[in-house]
Amino acid sequence: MVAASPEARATAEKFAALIRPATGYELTVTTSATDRNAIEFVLDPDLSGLPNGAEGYQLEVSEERVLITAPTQIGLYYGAQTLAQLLGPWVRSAQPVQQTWLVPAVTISDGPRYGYRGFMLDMSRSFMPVDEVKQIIDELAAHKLNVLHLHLSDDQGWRIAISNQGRAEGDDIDYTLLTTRSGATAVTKSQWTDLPGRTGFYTADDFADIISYADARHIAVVPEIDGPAHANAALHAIEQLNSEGSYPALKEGETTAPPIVNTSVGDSSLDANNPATYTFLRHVLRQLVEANSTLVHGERYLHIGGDESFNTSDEAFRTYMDNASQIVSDLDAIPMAWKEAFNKAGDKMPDGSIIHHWVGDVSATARNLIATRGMKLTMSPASHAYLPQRPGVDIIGPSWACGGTGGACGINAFYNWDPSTLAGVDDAGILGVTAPIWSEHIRSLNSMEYLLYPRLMATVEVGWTPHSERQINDFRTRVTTLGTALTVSGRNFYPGDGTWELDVRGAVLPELAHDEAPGLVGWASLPGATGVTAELQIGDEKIALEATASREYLDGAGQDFDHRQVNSIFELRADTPPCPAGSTHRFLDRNRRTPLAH
Ligand code: TNX
Repeated sequence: MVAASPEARATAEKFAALIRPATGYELTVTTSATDRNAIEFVLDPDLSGLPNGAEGYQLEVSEERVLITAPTQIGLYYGAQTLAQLLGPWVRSAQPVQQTWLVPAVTISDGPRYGYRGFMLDMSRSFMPVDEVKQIIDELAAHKLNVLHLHLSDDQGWRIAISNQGRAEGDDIDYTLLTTRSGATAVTKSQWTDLPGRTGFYTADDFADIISYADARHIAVVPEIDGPAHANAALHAIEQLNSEGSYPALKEGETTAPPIVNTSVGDSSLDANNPATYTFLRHVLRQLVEANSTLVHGERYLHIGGDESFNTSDEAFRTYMDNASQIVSDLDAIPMAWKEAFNKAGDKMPDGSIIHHWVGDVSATARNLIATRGMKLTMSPASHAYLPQRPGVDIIGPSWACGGTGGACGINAFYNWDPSTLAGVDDAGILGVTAPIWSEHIRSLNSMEYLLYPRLMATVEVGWTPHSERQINDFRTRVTTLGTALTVSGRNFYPGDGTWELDVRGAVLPELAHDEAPGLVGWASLPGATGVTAELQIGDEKIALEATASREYLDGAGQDFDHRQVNSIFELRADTPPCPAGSTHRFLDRNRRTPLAH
């Protein structure tokens, strides 16, 4: 039974829904108080003493009951995620598995180091459909990340529908062209893959769907409209943005900039001195604000880019940042921008803006803005948090942040760093961490997952746990269980950062007559294995099982970027009766049908 105080009921329901499929338990949620044999959720706004209280929780497991207490809904939700994790990796199974659901007797008092723990998804270079984004969100939620930063526009594509509704007086821009024209473009091939990037865009309904899915899991969506560079998708779609100071300059006969579909960076520029630039940005950002009610601890952040503006003069760049950040402030939001914006135009950015650090050192200029003007950092140092960087030297992919050719950003690089030490700023000046995936080379959820997991979980811990309490060896041990959890959930991952174990569970079987075939009797997880052999033992009887992988193993090492599939649940089946019809064999002990695999 799951019991909850009325205010905690919604989270209790989410927890019950999360573990119902695997346990097969009914898990009725009641609001009546109980103190025995229940999993109990209590919202207690006065609960104090938790690390970073706003998102903290307490979890007490005794023989009598499990009690989760937190001062906020998000804390309760995180308590539920920890409890699910304690139930073991098979709690993620979509079908009931045979196991004793044991939770160790623990008392946990927990909370995150930083209040902003993000994942950034670039869908401009290559689009990602809604159902795939949701599968990533599930993983973010399970690991208590609370921000999904969406890089919605860049040179190669514009991914969010903007309507003409509410245009300012005199604004004659047709915003629907953003998606009809630049939703249809994406990178073509890249250095690592010959497959073209995926085109597409989110309709207003799609966007609402992503936001509510994230919100139900306490994840806020922070949108980014990059500029003045990384803006060719807008220049390609909208005639009015192409003016004297925009780049590339129009050639004879062109009315808009041609699409950029290679993987070059920083080539385009909006015209900082064209009023239409700001009419456009104001309209787009206002619609994004109206569409998105999610906040990070009560704050709304809007990311305005600012990175790699190679064809914008410093003066124009400063003008752009001044105007763009003013538009954000007018929308009651906090501007966030890549570090270049602060190095070149920090004086134009409002107090309290967020510096998104990504490469090199945190500059003295940035540290000064933090010390004197209330600005804060979110840390995405490429060498410790850039997910496109290849995780191992044996596979192809970018490695410029970790030693260039011959190097790689492995799990240790992702786990073993301290944001505060690296930035030279104490924690008061650090909002949090973000792990970005850039999609120049990504063509499927599968190929993205290979780069995301398990390194994303290293960033998760950098954001959650004090540096002094993190040990790479301890993390590596836990990654073994994570491998099973990801496999059970149907997620792909990079296999070089852990040791994997065989893990087997039985299905819950119906009663069978002696000459009936049991059919599906269980599952096995063994990441990296191309096959397993298995048999079912009933009493003294052993039956050979057929073990079928739900997807083929493709290691993708060597030269293939797009075919890297390292794990699959093996379905274990006995499709012929264990003994001939008419024989006298009977299943004597239904509770001991334990599939064995090796
Ligand atoms: C630099 S990181 C970029 C992106 C690229 C990335 C990887 C950052 C702020 N800008 O536009 O995708 O390198 O190539």
